[in-house]
Amino acid sequence: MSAAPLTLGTAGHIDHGKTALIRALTGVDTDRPEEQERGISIELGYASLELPSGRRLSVIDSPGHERFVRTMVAGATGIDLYLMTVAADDGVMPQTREHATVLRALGVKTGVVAVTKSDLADPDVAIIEASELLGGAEVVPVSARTAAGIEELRAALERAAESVSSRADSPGEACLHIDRAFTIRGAGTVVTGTLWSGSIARGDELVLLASERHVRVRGVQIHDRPLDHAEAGQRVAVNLTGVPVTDVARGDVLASADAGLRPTYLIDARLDYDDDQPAPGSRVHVHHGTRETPARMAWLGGDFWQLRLEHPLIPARGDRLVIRQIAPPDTLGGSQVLDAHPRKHGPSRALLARLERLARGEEVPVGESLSERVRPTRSREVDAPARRAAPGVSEPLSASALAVERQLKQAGTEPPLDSAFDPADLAALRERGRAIRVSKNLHYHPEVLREIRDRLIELARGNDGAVTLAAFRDDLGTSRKFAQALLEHFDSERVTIRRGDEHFVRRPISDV
Ligand SMILES: Nc1nc2c(ncn2[C@@H]2O[C@H](COP(=O)(O)OP(=O)(O)OP(=O)(O)O)[C@@H](O)[C@H]2O)c(=O)[nH]1
Ligand SMILES: [Mg+2]
Repeated sequence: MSAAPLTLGTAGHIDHGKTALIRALTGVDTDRPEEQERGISIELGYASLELPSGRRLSVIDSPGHERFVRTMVAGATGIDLYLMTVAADDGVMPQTREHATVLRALGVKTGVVAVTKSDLADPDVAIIEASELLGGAEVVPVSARTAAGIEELRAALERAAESVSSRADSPGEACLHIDRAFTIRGAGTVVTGTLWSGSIARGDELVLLASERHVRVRGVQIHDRPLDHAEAGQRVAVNLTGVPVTDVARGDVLASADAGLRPTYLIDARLDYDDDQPAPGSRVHVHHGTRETPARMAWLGGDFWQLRLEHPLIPARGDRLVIRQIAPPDTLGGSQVLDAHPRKHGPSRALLARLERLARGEEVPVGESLSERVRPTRSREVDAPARRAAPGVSEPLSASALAVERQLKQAGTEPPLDSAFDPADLAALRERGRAIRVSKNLHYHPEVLREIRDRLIELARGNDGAVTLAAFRDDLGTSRKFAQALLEHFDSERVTIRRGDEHFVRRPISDV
């Protein structure tokens, strides 16, 4: 049995008794006074839990409210075990499911389910629902009010802890994703977070990212006890010199210089979704560590996607990302970083082969598509076929790809669906900016698309800058299906913005 450090994170729907349960297990009320007053957790809470063997776990208590899922993701990042609560009188609810999706996305597979409030209702139905959602986890009925089941729960947590290995047992450079930064009188700046890998010792020189500022470790604490050094797998407080507290915040990363981390605006990743893949070009929220950013998803072939980030993330290869839908907010799934510093590219056979090798964990030599830092540019595919053509694309187009291009051009507003073509031909054209994906299974020729855009703008000009789907359809003389796909594309490309039934041209019409 390994007794190396581990971190446990709570999960579960609002009001399902997470904070009350942590108090029953640890004696610590992790809610701050204003949260206690309002009866709702807003921020992450921290405690330390003793198991029957005497082993201690770091605990992160997460809020359950649907508006705070992003806080829950920041807390769950880096945990080794989960404690999911399901209230006996309520059963599995939306955030029970969403938190379960987040945990799966982060690769947190081991944990225990507590069916809480079993003093209020028969826990049987909740036990069955929980087992269906999180098969494999032990399910323990408990009551924080009467303390029934609390010791059984502690024993179940010990068994779960025995079955996972600690991050401290894997080699790695220091990396800590900061969730709080504050000052302590006489000590200066302190940052806290879950130490993902490596160790941090007093006197270490580390780098703070994204600022790339060099800092020195003045002291390390675990569970409020000063220590010489801290190992991965637990919550750590680090006292730093060389940085004022105003220059650090949640989302920053404290790492060893040898970890080689640096901010990126582009990530090539493999998606791992329960449901359908996203629509190419869709805008999502990407969470990594304690940081998050909106991003566009560009399809690279198979399950591989390029995430084009609006703000930088600081990932390493192999790290997990959580991908959330922006509106209505929901967790779509997870993804794994294959290349943290790719250049901006579309699909190609060579890239696909490379990504498949990276996904198998093979070392792929640093080659043409590695290590180029690219500033974000908002893609305006309609305007930019020439700019989009990747510099590495020198192979001539095949005869069949040229035939597809001709067909797309001649088809005008109603091109055949993608199923009519060889996907490789479409990919080759896309890569050169000679076909543009407009919806999940529909491509247009860029020249045709530009003409349609101009007609749309012309139409809007005569109608106070806006068009409706019906007016656009009639103007193009096409069917609703094509008109709708085109309007959604122009919305996503920020040519237009939708307000109710109308799509407004975004830029001043004279500019276009
Ligand atoms: N009767 C009974 N009440 C409980 C039990 N556990 C929690 N409660 C009550 O349920 C309410 C919500 O408990 P919390 O622990 O704050 O729930 P939470 O899951 O932390 O809520 P959020 O963090 O806001 O998502 C409080 O009024 C608790 O006193 C229990 O086992 N039995
Ligand atoms: Mg709570």
